[in-house]
Amino acid sequence: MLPTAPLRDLARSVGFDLVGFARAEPIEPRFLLSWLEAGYAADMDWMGERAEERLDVGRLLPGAKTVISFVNNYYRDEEPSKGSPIARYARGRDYHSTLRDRMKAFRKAIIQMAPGLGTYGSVDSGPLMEKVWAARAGLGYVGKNGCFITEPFGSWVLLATLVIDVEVDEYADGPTADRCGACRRCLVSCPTGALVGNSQVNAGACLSYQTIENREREVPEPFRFKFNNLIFGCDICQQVCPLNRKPVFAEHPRFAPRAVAELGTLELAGLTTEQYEQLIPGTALARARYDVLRRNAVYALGVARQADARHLLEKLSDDSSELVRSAAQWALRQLVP
Ligand code: B12
Ligand code: SF4
Ligand code: SF4
Repeated sequence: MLPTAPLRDLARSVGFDLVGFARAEPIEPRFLLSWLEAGYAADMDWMGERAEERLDVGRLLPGAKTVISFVNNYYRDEEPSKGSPIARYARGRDYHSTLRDRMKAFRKAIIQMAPGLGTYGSVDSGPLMEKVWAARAGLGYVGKNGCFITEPFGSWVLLATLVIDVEVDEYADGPTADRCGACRRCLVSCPTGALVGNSQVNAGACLSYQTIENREREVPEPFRFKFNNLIFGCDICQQVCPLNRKPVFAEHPRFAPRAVAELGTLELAGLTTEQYEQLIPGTALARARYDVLRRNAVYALGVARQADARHLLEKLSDDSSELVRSAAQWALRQLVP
């Protein structure tokens, strides 16, 4: 059995802001299954394909006993004058590598404390329900906006999760108290009605999904019209949340916005491949790929009816990418009064 006190110190020393411990018991299937059955995963088939593992970490690590959940605050208040069209979490260095590096350092140190320890770690990409584990580990709760909300940092947090095959001396009692109460701000502010109640998000209707995960197709027209200075991810349901009113500045330079966060939609729509190679690798924006990023920025120019974009849009309506071409033709039609 491992003592939690030194593990808490260790988590802090490798750079995590919060850490909690939960018993590695299976998750009630209804949360995931009802979400999948309702079709809320849209085209993210990978969400259903490994559902059994998502519901039972014992399938990821035989003999799993404990799930350690880590939280990092990422909030920075630097904001270009017109506001960046990139969601906050994606403006700095790719958070996957930041949290993964911290978790690797943590893992290396506990293996020295407990040689032979079995582990399975994930930041975002593994078949784990990270918000459920963070809730079980007592670090906060899932709000009506579908985001994990902590007491000290609100929802401006990212999660990492480590499963281990030994017990610890103290486990959390489960989620902290729900602080949403009668508030419905996120529900009424979501531009696409993606928040469907009970903290569930209909991903297909969420602008975060449409700008990041919908990479093969055109974005359905009603959603395009909501690309209002928004081209990668969406923060609206977090910005309006009163529990995010007192954000804490994330000191670590890895969370500092990179040069790409200074660019507006016009510059992003007109990115050359050379600029893309210079600005995007190493940030979370890389997930959207060159053409998808430009497609999104082009939609946003159409929504803004930005007259000074006409020349660029005309050029892009001949682009080699079908996605960009059709987006530019659509955007040009929006410019016509
Ligand atoms: C799929 C996914 C998405 C989808 C769907 C969003 C969603 N809310 O499910 C899309 C593409 C839309 C998305 C968007 C975003 N995402 Co995302 N996403 C994921 C991913 C890969 C899986 C989430 C999942 O399992 N969803 C399925 C549903 C069924 O489960 P759920 O979300 O956990 O919600 C249910 C349970 O939590 C249950 N529940 C609530 N409390 C409790 C307590 C207990 C004890 C139990 C048993 C159950 C339970 O009720 C909820 C409703 O049914 C996770 C990483 C991971 N592997 O976990 C990141 C993750 C959730 N995303 C993250 C981020 C940062 C975002 C964005 C903020 C990015 C952005 N700015 O655009 C947005 C937020 C949109 C929103 N309002 O939720 C962060 C979480 C940040 C936070 N504070 O919550 C995660 C954890 C990645 C990470 N490692 O940091 N995302
Ligand atoms: S991220 Fe944006 S589109 Fe998605 S639920 Fe929140 S407000 Fe709605
Ligand atoms: S906006 Fe209100 S209802 Fe939505 S998550 Fe925040 S406190 Fe909860």
